[in-house]
Amino acid sequence: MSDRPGSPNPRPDRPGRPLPVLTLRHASGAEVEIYLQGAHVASWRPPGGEEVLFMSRHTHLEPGVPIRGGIPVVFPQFSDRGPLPKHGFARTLPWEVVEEGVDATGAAAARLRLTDSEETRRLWPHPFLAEVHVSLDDGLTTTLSVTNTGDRAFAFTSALHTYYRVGDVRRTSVHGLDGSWYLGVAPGGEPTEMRGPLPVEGETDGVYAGAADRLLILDPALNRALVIEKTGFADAVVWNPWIEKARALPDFGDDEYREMLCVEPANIALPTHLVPGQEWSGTQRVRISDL
Ligand code: TA6
Repeated sequence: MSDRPGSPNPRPDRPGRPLPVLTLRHASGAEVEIYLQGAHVASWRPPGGEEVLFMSRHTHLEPGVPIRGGIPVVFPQFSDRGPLPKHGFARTLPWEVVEEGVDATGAAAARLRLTDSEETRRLWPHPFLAEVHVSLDDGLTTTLSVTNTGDRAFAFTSALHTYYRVGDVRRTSVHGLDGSWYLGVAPGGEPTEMRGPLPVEGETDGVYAGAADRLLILDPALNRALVIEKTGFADAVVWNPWIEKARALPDFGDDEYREMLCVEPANIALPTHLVPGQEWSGTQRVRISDL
C-alpha cells in the first residue's frame, strides 16, 4: 500500500469502527494506550518524549482484524507453525479489564484477561486463563501469563510481537542474539549459530532460539537505544518486511519498513507445556537510553 504524506507515525486515523481503548497515565507524564481487543498496547509515550512504538498509518482498527503495530499478543500459536489462524486467536479477541490503577511502586498499571470460550475451544480445545499485565513508570513492562484451567496438559507457543518505531531501520542493529540459533520463520530449517550483532540490511524474519535476556536495538538516527529485558521467554524474533513484502501487505505503507523494527520475546523453539493448574508467565521490560 502506498503512503500518504504526513508527519512520521501519526496516530492511526484509518476510518473504521473504533475499538475501545484504555489509557494509562503515569505521574511523570508518560502515557500508554491499550486496545481491549487483543490486550494490545498500541502507543507508549515516555514523559515529554516521542512515541516509542510503531503503528502503521494503514492499520485496520476493526473488531476481529489484527492491528499492524504496537504489541500484538501472540498466543497460543506463533505464526503458521500449527493449524490455528496465524499468530493464534488472542490478538483478535476482546479482553476484559480486571484491574486498573496505581500499584505499590507508583506505576500506572492494568491487568486484562481472556478465558476460553466456545469460539476458542472450536479452534483449540483447552480451558485456559490468559492475562496481560501492563505497567508504566520510567519504562514499559508487559507480562503475559497463561494458566491451564482444564484437566489435561496442553502446549502453546507465544510472543510479545513488539513493533518499535526507529529513525532509519537501515542504520539499526540488534544486540543480544550472539550465540543464539537462527531458525528461520518456518519450522524445519537448518539452525545457524549467530555471531555478533544483527544489522538490518534487507528482509529480516526469523526466530533466534536461546537469545539473551537483555536485547538492545541501537538506533543512531534517533540517537537512542531501546533496552529490552525479558524473563520467561527463551527466544526472540526479529522482523522487518523490507521493500517487496511491505508492498504486499495491505495494512502497511510501502515505505513504512524504514521506520519500524519488530523485536519480540517469544517461546517458539520449545513450546510451553502446562499441566492442569500450572501457570507460566513471561515478561518484557523496555526502557530508552541515550546512545
Ligand atoms: O513475527 C514475525 C512474523 O511471523 C513474520 O513472519 C511476519 O509475517 C509478521 O510476523 C507479521 O505477521 P502478521 O500476521 O501480523 O502479518
